[in-house]
Amino acid sequence: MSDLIQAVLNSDERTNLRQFASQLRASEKRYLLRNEILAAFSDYCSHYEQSEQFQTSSRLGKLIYHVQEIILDGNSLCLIIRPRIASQEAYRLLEDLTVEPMSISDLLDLRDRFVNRYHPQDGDVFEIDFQPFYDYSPAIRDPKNIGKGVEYLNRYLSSKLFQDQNKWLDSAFNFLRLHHHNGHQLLINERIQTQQALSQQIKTALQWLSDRPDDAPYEQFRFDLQTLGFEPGWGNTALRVRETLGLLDQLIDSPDHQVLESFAARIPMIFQIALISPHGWFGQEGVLGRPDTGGQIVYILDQVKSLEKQLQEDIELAGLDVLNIHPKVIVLTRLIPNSDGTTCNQRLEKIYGTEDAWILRVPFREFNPKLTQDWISRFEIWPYLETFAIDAETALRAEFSGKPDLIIGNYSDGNLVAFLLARKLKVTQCNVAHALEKSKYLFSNLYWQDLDDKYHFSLQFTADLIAMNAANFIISSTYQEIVGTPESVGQYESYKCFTMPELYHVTSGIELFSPKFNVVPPGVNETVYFPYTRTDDRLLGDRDRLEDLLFTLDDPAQVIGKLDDPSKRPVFSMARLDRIKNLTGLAECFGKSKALQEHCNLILIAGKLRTEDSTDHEEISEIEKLYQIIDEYDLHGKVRWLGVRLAKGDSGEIYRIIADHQGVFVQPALFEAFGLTILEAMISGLPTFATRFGGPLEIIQDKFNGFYINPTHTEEMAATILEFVSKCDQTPQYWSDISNRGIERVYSTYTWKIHTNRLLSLAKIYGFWNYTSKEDREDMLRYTEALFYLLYKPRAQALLTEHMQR
Ligand code: UDP
Ligand code: LCN
Repeated sequence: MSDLIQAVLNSDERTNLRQFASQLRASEKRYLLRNEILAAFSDYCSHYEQSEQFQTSSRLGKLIYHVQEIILDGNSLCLIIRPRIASQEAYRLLEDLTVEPMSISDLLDLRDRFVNRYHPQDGDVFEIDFQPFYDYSPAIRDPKNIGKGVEYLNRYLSSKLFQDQNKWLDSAFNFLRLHHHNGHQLLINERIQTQQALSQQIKTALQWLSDRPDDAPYEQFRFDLQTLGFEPGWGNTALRVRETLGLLDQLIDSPDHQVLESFAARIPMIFQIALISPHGWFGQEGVLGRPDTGGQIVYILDQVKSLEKQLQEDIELAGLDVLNIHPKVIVLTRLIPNSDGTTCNQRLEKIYGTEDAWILRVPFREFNPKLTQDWISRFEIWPYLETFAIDAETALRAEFSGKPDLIIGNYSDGNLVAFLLARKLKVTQCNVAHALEKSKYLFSNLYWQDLDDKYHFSLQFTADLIAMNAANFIISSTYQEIVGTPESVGQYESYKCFTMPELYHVTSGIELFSPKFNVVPPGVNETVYFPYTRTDDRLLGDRDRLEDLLFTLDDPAQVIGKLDDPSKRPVFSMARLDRIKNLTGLAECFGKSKALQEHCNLILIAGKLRTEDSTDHEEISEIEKLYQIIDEYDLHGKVRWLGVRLAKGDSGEIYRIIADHQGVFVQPALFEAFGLTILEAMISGLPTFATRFGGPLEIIQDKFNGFYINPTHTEEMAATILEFVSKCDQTPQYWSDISNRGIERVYSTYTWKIHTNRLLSLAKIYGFWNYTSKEDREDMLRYTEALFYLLYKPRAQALLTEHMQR
């Protein structure tokens, strides 16, 4: 039994547990989530006049802290306990305080019963279980190392090399022999036929190179090395070639994980990358702020630029210039014929600031032209993806004159297409979630049938399960994206075990301890977003124009609201008008606090001002709500709402202008997976207040370089901002201290250079791992295919039929 329950039952706190359970039984609620459990326990403690100490530090208090859910089932209470990160236990607590463990199946059945969708007489529900496929692969033990997959894998692989040297060296040798590009053999040629010969030739080459000057260019001795069996790819100078051969020599003699990591990072195996992002408006201008078009686009475009640069550097360092090799990066998205003034109807668009990086747009097949000619919400996109992947494969092969070396999927739809393409092309698959919807929408799986009309979660969650298991590796922006915090369940963790009543039960949806998970946070575009103090890099003309737009311009087409006193400190936010982004929550928080209104103005940048300009149901309802809040709290004269889509350069200057005015940035989302605006605001020097729900918890260090807010408690949120503002009024230096530390935080931890370096070395090591452990994965991939064809596809087709009738 759980140690936590046992400790309560063996103590005199048994009575408290009995009383608390009976209080729960007496209440109306039958299904309580963690914050409701904590609230109920707090009520209990005040009712029975228990001390604060009891509430937090008693045995019962500790148990309650770890209880994620309570379901009342007749007179018994089912407790779902999360004793530590990434682990879950369920128990049934009977009225007489007997405790019975519950199996996963019992728990999922109970949840089905709770929503009246439990029909054992009709047979068992389909169970999805990925665990057996992970039983043979290495798994991290300590939860704090989750997300550090590659370190683990390097250790694991080097110990394998040590234990079974011959087998592993054979595979490593075969792997190195594989590499070629555009018909050119790289690294090793046919003069070296065995791993023993390789080992011997490395020593000969090292000897031969030992008296060459360090900076002797590779071209000078290329053909000498060729005679020894070595082709281009080892380095561009004598020093670099010596180092790389030296690393391999060391690895053969005494395998070590650091040497393996350094050597793997030097293998020239990635020249062409495809990034997949089908939904949304994918373009470089005038697309941000539209529904479904936000950080993902920004992330990918910046990542592409940085990837191309890194690949160019790697190619040069590997000495591959001699073969005239250049990297190519393609972002695959959908072509939207009715492109609303954007470039989304163009097949090919060059990415600014790159040499050979492109947006390639492939249209959805024209099933119902009324739909497929237009933007389609990410929630409705599912029926088009399989045929899109088929057409995209041809288009990608043509553009690359071959196939990519790495495929990176983005979001649920992109990851599914990445899975289909990677399977066909036999290429390493990397996933980036950006945001998994499952944890964003409360009870999205339990009540999926009620939500399916609007959200089609049954397709999305199935696609997620397929893609996350099929991926060779997954990069997440934060640790908590994978396994949450001690208090909250992670986004991937929420796929571990759940029910989709009447459709399937997931008893093990993902192995969280798998080394496939790696935390690799994004960066921020440092040419666009930089500290407000770098005045020499700022354009005066832009500053004046945007200053006017923010504070004074009277143009009802773009702005609503005229400020009574534009000199007040601005409280600024910028986001899409999604419900989850909660700009309306910030407006309400501001509306409720007269004190905040006295000190500050509220300035919001949200893509739109009018409901008639939108077809997105969430956006329409948020627009209506924002008008209503402005009226209800009479915020006229205190708020400006800009319905503009800023050009990239302008968005950087906007943050800096707010910083010139000693303003603050607020990110009030109900949940934020990561939050690029937080990095943008911080690097610009804006003290930032961000939601405590999600990624911002890892970006910001509370009260040191920013502040956490709880968007569900609007008064508390207003008080946090007000406290800061008042402190700054008394001590202006305080604003600068937080501002400087915010800037420092981004530069030290969130740069694209760090990101791409890491990503490419991951791709290489997983490529190697994939090569050597192929057979172990095939059974899992077959299972994911079965899920795709037997579960996903029929549902997607049913949705298509529905679309055809619209
Ligand atoms: N953005 C913008 N204009 C808008 C709204 C957002 O330029 O009207 C940009 C913003 O600068 C940021 C991105 O869109 O780069 C939003 O990314 P974030 O990760 O914060 O949130 P997401 O929209 O992806 O959920
Ligand atoms: C999607 C989100 O919701 C944001 O939290 C991220 O910052 C963005 O994608 C980029 O990954």
